[in-house]
Amino acid sequence: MQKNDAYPTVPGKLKNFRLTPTGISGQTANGIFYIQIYAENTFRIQVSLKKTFQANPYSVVARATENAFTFEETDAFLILKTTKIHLLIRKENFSLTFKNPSGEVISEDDPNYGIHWLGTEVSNYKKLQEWEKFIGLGEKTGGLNRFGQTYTHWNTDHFAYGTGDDPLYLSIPFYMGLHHGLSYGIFFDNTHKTTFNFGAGNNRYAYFSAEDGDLDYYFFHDQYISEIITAYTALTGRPELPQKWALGYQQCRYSYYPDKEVIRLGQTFRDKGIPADVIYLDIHHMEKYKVFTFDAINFPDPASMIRELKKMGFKIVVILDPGIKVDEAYTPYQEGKSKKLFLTYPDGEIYQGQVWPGWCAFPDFTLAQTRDWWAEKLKFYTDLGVDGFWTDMNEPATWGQTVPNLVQFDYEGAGGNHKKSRNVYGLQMARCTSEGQKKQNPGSRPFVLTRSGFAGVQRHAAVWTGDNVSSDEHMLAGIRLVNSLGLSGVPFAGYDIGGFVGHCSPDLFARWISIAAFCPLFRAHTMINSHASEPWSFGEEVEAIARNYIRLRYKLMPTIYTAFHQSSQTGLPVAKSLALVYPFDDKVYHGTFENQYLFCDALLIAPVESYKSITKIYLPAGNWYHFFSGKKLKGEQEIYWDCPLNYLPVFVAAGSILLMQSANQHAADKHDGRLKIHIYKGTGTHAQSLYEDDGISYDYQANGYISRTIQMDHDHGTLVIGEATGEFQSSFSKAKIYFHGFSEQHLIIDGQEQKLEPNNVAFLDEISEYDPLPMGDHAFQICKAVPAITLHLDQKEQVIQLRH
Ligand code: NBV
Repeated sequence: MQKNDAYPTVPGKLKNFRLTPTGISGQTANGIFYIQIYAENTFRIQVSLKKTFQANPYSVVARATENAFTFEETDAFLILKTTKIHLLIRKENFSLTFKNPSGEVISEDDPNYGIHWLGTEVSNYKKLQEWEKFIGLGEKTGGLNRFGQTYTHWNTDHFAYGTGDDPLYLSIPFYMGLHHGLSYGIFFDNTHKTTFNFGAGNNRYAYFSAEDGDLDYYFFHDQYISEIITAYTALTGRPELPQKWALGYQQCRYSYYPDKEVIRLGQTFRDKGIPADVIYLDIHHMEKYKVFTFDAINFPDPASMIRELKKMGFKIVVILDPGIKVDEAYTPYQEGKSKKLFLTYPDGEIYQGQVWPGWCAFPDFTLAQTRDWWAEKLKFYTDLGVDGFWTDMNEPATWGQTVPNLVQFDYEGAGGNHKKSRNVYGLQMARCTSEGQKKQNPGSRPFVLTRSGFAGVQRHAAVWTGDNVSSDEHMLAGIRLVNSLGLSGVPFAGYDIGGFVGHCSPDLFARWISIAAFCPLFRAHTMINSHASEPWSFGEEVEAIARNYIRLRYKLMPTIYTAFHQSSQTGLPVAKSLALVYPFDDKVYHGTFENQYLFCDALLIAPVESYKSITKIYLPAGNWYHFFSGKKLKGEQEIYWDCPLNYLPVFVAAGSILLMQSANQHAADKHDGRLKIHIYKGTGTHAQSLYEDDGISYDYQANGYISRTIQMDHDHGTLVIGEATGEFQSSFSKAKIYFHGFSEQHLIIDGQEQKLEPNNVAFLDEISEYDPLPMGDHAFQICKAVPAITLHLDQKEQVIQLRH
């Protein structure tokens, strides 16, 4: 094959191999390889033309498992088998085929150019399977199905990006392929600039390639997409459980100042009864944009400002930019220079790029000493009472958008230039910001919101999708970005509600905040000189709608906090693209329906533009209830549905159990102590957990939590409120159960028969003055509940029997 330099170099024929405890390694005519089994559903493939492998030290935190496979050799193949994957390595040319145990092909290399190099560029070309679909790949624009598209991973500050632009700020080279009822995942663990082509411009391949480095990828196969994501996050880690306030409403602006303005902002939320937890301080909090400073004129006494806000129940998050002003009189610069903590040119001179403060040096976050220094520096903020950090501009961004490729990074002692290291810069900044916070406030869980990152970022930070634009198109694109991040191991993500760039219209803000009430990260933000984005900035009607949906978010907190706890254990998203649950239902990829998603499993959210008052929705398999009216609908059908600005189309999956509470003003504010258990009639048995802890500390890792399972056997009408585990004192002492769609007339608790009676439930507060629909239609639903008694929640199991 190798005729001249223009031809690709391939691994060539197998020369030798040896079995290792975790897989198989050896040589081919032109290179070396190492195949390891990480789990039954996870294989790692490393191939290089060099003598040793150069692995990414930042993303994978798991190790391969010993002896988890069987091995066979035939004339043509080496075969490695687990219970889930059979890997066939063709000896003749080292092309790989992954099959399931029934012999069906899941994925196979192109027979001639499967693995190849063109100069330093390494690629793996996989045969495009019939009707193959591709999902995931992190923060990538475009449709849910990525077939026919090509994408680049190269972290980029892309102000006011278009909804089809690529690349953006953060790279996750992990995607999933689907065909013939089979699904698999591929994580290409190479930090250089990479390209993913999903059959764009050709009908032969789907491929991934990197400008340099090894072919080092993980192949996952399992029955369900959820198992593949769980396997991917077993490798790259899962988010820690956040503090509860981080799940509340967050208000940001570029920038709130001076201090009095910030206090007034907090006070306005409380005066207006609009719940909120977090206020952000953007770059104007600093003196001349110098990180680790407060501007003395606008913020003469930040500690007392923060104290005052805390009294109102707010948490304060400050922005951190990596650029350190080149100023011999500025301590962080002096320290970084003398301790050699900055990025340098190969000749040792400190690299300087221009950002907000003017010429800046950049901490080398791939150097352990720099990370320790940064972690120490955070004390400046934590001593003042700051609760969390927002790491921005960490692609890293510089005016002119380029860092020379020869700039040197430590890369954990291995050495790396900009080409190899850029994509992990933001990840490492997020890492030491999170570690620093833990160090400074050991008793509480950190909060970091990052713009840039790489695979594994979920271990350190939540993510937001950067400088979006105030438009309906952007609102929907943001939902797809967040859902795609969720498919790629990053459950805690959000977008700037209202749009960062441009002037948001009242209608757009109303719609956006209603949708975002069902987004994992719930944060409004906007740019300097643009229309304000506080919930009251768009007139009374929008204020009423915003208050309603923010209050609904707080009412749903028992479900949301439990979902985040589960997500910290499984790596699964809280906002799930329908593709995750219905991967082989073609409808979910349709342009009209691809933005729909499940929030906390039970709720189906159907996002719709602000200018529409009727919309088309696809209800997937199963039965559904309209959330606001309780109307029952059959699944696997397209419906037209009214969507006036105050009623976002939201549906509940039949069988679900939704746990709610009374709305409070912020996460730590007291609710009325009564758990509202909403059960939607379905078939079979459904369970929902209720998880609680102090919402702040790590005590939950010992016994400082309380958890119970609420289980409904719909076929027998038996509801079991399970025994509680853990030692935390629940915030709920009583529960009231609401039965939606049930025909039963009575229930029996403790041998006592109780009559079920119609009960009105309204999930939104009345805003009838502005309500374009007759209230009776949509605002509330009649379900059944026992009016007189409420259940006393204690540690014990309670069995409740429904009777006709
Ligand atoms: O710090 C200012 C902004 C920030 O508000 C925004 O969220 C970031 O994405 N930052 C970018 C700097 C550049 C804004 C033009």
